[in-house]
Amino acid sequence: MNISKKLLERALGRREFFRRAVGVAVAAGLLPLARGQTSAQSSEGLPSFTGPGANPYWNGVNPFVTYPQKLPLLRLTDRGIQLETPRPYFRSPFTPNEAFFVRYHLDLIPNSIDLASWRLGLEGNFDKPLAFSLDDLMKQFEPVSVAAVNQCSGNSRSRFQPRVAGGQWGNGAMGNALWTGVRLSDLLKAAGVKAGTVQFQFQGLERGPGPQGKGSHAFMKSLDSNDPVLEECVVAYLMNDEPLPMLNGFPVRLVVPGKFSTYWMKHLTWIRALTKPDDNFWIATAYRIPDTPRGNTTPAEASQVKTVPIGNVNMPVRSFIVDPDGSSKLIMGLPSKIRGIAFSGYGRVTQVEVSADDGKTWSVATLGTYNGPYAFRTWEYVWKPQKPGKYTLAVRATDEKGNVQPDQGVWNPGGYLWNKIERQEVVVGTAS
Ligand SMILES: Nc1nc2c(c(=O)[nH]1)N[C@H]1C(S)=C(S)[C@@H](COP(=O)(O)O)O[C@H]1N2
Ligand SMILES: [Mo]
Repeated sequence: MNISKKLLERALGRREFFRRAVGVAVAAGLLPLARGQTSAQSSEGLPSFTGPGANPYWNGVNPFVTYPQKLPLLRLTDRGIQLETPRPYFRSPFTPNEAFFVRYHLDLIPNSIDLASWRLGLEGNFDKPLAFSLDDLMKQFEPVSVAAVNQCSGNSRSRFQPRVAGGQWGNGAMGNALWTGVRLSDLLKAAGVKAGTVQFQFQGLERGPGPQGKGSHAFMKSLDSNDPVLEECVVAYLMNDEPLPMLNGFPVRLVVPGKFSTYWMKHLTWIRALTKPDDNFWIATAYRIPDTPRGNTTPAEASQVKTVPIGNVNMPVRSFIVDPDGSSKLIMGLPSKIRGIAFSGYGRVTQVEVSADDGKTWSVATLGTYNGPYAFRTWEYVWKPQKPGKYTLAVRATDEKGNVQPDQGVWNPGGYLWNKIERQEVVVGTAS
């Protein structure tokens, strides 16, 4: 690359530079196009491996990799690390720690933490700023447990049409665990929240440059001081009755039941009482959704629409078919168990319905054990197909607030809030 190109790249930022460079190259006929194609046609003609179609992949299409304390998971990116949980681990209502998905924004993550010097600090607008060792947290406060789903805002982003930037997750950027630790409200009480506090800011331990020029070298998120979810938040030191894996936030992480994981700060090390609303990149620019029903907008309107932090909403109701996965034929006349999970950030799942005719007719599934309003609820439905052929199974859940999964997708530039009815194609063969 010559000097002027470098300068131009620096001035424009890498992304914009490459966008323009590719545009110029296509215009100049430098990039190969099939005979007779315009550039618009060529992009329309690209195969969509993880996008919607008759039978979208349940997981993203990515290689299996093994990280410390983890089973082989599907790697989207490695700086920051993004690993997706494979479908079979969702057979159980609690996702094993070793299979739990991983997502980081920055790349300088802790590989080990010295508990002799690590402290969780409460600073800012408190009567008495405090610092707790892990031992203090375990001994000085009553332990509490909550079963709750940690789901990335961008779970299922690969379904978006048109495609949007960001990790192309399938459905595996979620997991349910039993989180045990200290009530956030107990810590806030101990430090004494002073009048004039408008938000609490949470910061993790890792560092990294983040997106260029945005001052986003640390991952920080804030919740409003009057958000009722603060009463339900737990600073967790156990995940499914074991210390958190390093990649899921050892030694403690914030659990925010019902809200998307972007607020579930891993390696939580600073809690700050703010007297002014947080304007850091991760709140003011990233993780914002259109202030519209379902956070829905269009590519044409996206730049004008008013946006709010994704923490202003809870996770919409969702359900997933885990089995059958379409990898083998079902047998006519014999029972087939259709099984899966459902959850909602708005509370208890009250009904799950299954369709074997692509959503034309529905039957009520049997729900598994109730583990709390924000946990996965397993469900199953025994289906006895009576004719051979191809079927499209579908599942839809309803929560206690009466929210029902819609059969329309959603679109916003962040690729957030997907909760369309899920489908699975299966083939039924004869027994003879
Ligand atoms: N410290 C820290 N906490 C974080 C993040 C991060 O980048 N750093 N990412 C958030 C986002 S967007 C997600 S999806 C979840 C992922 O949690 P997990 O890696 O334990 O699955 O962590 C949240 N907490
Ligand atoms: Mo996320």
